[in-house]
Amino acid sequence: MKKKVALIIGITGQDGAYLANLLLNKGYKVYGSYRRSSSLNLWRLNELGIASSIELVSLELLEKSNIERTIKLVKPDEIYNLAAQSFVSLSFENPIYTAEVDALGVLKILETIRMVNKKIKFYQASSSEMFGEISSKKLNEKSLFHPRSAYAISKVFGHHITINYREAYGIFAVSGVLFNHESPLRGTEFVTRKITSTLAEIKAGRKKVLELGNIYARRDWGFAGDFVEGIWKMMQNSKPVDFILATGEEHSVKEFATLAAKFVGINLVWKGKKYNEYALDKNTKQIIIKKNNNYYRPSDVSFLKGDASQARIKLGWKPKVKFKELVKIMIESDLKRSLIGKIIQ
Ligand code: NDP
Ligand code: GDR
Repeated sequence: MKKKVALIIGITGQDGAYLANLLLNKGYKVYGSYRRSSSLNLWRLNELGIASSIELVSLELLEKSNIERTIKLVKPDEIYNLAAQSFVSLSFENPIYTAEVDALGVLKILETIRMVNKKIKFYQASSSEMFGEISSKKLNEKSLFHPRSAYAISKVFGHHITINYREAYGIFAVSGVLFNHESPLRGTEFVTRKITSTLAEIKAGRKKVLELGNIYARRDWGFAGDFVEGIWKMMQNSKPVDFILATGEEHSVKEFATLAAKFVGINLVWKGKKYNEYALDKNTKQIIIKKNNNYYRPSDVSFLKGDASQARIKLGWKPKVKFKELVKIMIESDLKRSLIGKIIQ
C-alpha cells in the first residue's frame, strides 16, 4: 500500500517534533518545513533522533509562492499547519508581523489547497488563548471567544477561515483548539520551560535567580506528546470536526514553580505581596524567585481550563500525563542537560 504523505508546516517547533515522531511511527512519509536562515534549527528533531528520517523543505509562511511550490512538490495527503509566531508576549511588540504569519499565513495555505487539490486534508493549530478573559469555568467547543492579544486575535481568524474553507469548498479542514501543552522540547521563553531550565541552572550554580511576571496566571497544562495524538485523531475522523484538547485541570505559575523547585531539592518559602513577592530557599535563605514587571503583559489571560469530553467521546482521546508528572519530566530533562552544560536551546 502507498505510504501516506504528510507535510508538517513548522516541524522545527515543539509540536512539529512530536507529531513527526508519531507520523513516522505510523508509517507516513513525512515532509517538514523549516525557515531558511544562517543556521538550521533541528535540535528538537535531533533530540528525538528523527532528523534524518524527515524530508526537509524550506518554507516561509509570508511567501505564498513558497507554499505553492512546496505543496506542488510534496503532493501531501495531509497538511498540519503548526507554524506560527507562537509567543503571546512577542505579539504585543510585533502585532502586525504576528497577524501576517498567524492569520494570513493560514489563509495562504487554504487558498493554495483550494487551487491545487481540494482533497488534501488540513489541520490548523488553534489555541485556548482565543477564549481569553472569559470566566473561571471549563471551556468547551461552544464557549465564546474574547481574545486578549494580537496573537489570540490572529488565531481566531485562522480558526474561522479554516471553518469557512470547509463550509464553502468542502475541504477536510479542521481546527484543534489546544490548551497549553509543554515538554522538555518547549521553548525556553514559555513560562514552564523557563522555570525548569532556570532552576536547573540555579542548581548547577550557573544562575542565581529566576525572574517571573504574573505568577497567579492559571493554565491547563498538558504534555505535548499526548496532544499530538489528538491532532492526528482529528485528521482521521470520518468527518471534519473541530475539537478542544485539554487536561481539565488547572494550576498557577506559582504552583508550577514551587513544585519544580521541590524536584530540584529546593523548598521555597514565599514572602512579600503583589509586585514585591519573592521566594526564598528555606534552607539557605537565598532568594530563588523574584518578580520582574517586564514579564507582565499589557493584557493577560488569568485563567484557562478546558473540557475535552467531546474529544474523549468522539475520538477516544485522553491525555495520559498529569500535572505533577509533567513538571517532573521537564525538570529531570533540564537537570540532565545542565549536567552536560547544554541547557539553553
Ligand atoms: P513553536 O513556537 O515551538 O513552533 C512554531 C513553529 O513555527 C516553528 O517551527 C517555527 O519555525 C515556525 N514558524 C514561525 N514563524 C514562521 C514563518 N513565518 N514561516 C514558517 N514557519 C514559521 O510552537 P509549538 O510547537 O508550541 O506550537 C505549534 C502550534 O500550535 C503553533 O501554531 C502554536 O501557536 C499553536 N499552539 C500551541 C500550543 C502550546 O501550548 N504549545 C497551544 C495551542 C496552540 P522556527 O523554528 O524557524 O522558528
Ligand atoms: P501562554 O504561555 O501565553 O499561555 O501561551 P506562556 O508560558 O508564555 O505564559 C503562561 C502564563 O504565564 C505567565 N507568566 C509568564 N510567562 C512567560 N512566558 N514568562 C514569564 O516570566 C512569566 N511569568 C508569568 C504569563 O503572563 C501567562 O499568563 C502558550 C503558547 O504556546 C501559545 O502559542 C499557545 O497558544 C498557548 O500557550 C495556549
